[in-house]
Amino acid sequence: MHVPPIPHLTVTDPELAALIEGEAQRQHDVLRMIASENYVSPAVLEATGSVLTNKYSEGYPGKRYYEGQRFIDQIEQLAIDRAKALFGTEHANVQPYSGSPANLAVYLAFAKPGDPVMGMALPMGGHLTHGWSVSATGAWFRPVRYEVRREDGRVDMDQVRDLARRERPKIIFCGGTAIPRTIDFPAFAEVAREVGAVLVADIAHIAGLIAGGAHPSPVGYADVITTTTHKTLRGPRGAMILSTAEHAKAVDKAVFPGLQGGPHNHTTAGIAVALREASEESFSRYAHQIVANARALAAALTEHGFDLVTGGTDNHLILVDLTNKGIGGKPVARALDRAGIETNYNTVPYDPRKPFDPSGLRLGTPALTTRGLTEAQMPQVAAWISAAVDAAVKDDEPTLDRIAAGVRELLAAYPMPGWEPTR
Ligand code: DSN
Repeated sequence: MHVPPIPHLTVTDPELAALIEGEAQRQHDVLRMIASENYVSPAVLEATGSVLTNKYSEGYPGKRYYEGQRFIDQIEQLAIDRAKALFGTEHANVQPYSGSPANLAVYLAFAKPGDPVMGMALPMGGHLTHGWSVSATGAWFRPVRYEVRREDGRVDMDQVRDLARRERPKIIFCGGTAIPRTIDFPAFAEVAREVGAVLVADIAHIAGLIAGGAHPSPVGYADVITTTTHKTLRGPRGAMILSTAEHAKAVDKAVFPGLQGGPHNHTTAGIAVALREASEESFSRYAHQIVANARALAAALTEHGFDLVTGGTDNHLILVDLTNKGIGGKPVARALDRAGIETNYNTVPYDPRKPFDPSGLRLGTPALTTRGLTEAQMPQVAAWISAAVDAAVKDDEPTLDRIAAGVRELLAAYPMPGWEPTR
């Protein structure tokens, strides 16, 4: 049963309702270990499913281009105020549709086409929008890419400084999508200050950890902070740009009218709900538990002979290099999916294989921590992953199916927010 329920959809469009039901059951039955995913609360679901989707609101609170904004203005202001209070920033824009548009808005605000911009290379753990070649950000600007050290998989700040001094980027991005270690915001800030670049911390993956005090904050170091709202922050799919007061105008102008039209008010309301939830003491416990679970899982995987990039994790994410297991990330991710463990294949730094068939597997603990799993279950999870990798090597489907049954049985004891099985 859906919480909140979907009785109208069930009657008017049973075909679609059945598909949603199938996806809900799937999310209930599998260990969701894609590092960027989570389960939102029923309250967030209610806000995002509300009549706010009916309304156009180009502009910002108090300065709109359409009438009828009495309540929308208050809703967006609430989201802005909660974002500022939670992260301790002077300014917040809650309108970006998602992480990529948020980052694109930053380019629009602080660079001109052809300008040098700097970010971590995608195969090293960066994001497409930090200047990777297939992204508009790599095609329209002149990307300067820093890497990680071959020896330990960590960012080489000497390389970052040398590159920045030589290329004089207008923007420096720190953060990414496959970084298992703490981001050194003060070190990036020092480099950015020296070369006169705008420092942008893309905290999409770790926003919830920062809000909960389980990762250092970039506030006071980064000029601008971008984040999605649906990863560790556990809100609806959306994004925010946080900044100092100095950059507020440029950020707002870039989001609207620079890049977007009307904000998605139902998403804004969902973000406001999630920000309130993230300010509660229980969320701080959640954030710390995510990290504790990732650390326990990393230790257990190491015992099973897995080679972890950087040797472990400081956050919610583990990047496994499967080279020593004699199999690529893609067949392993497929096998794990059959075994009821949802992950994604990923490049590892200096990967000799192609991005569509790389050597790595990315794992995360945000969603399973929302289900209530703790360090106590991580040895079992690691044992299942290890057995599934062995089964993938041997094409042993019955073993994968046995693991899936074990996963289902375990998860039956851990309720899923937003849906419960009919008994
Ligand atoms: N799709 C996100 C992730 O999985 O990390 C990045 O955009």
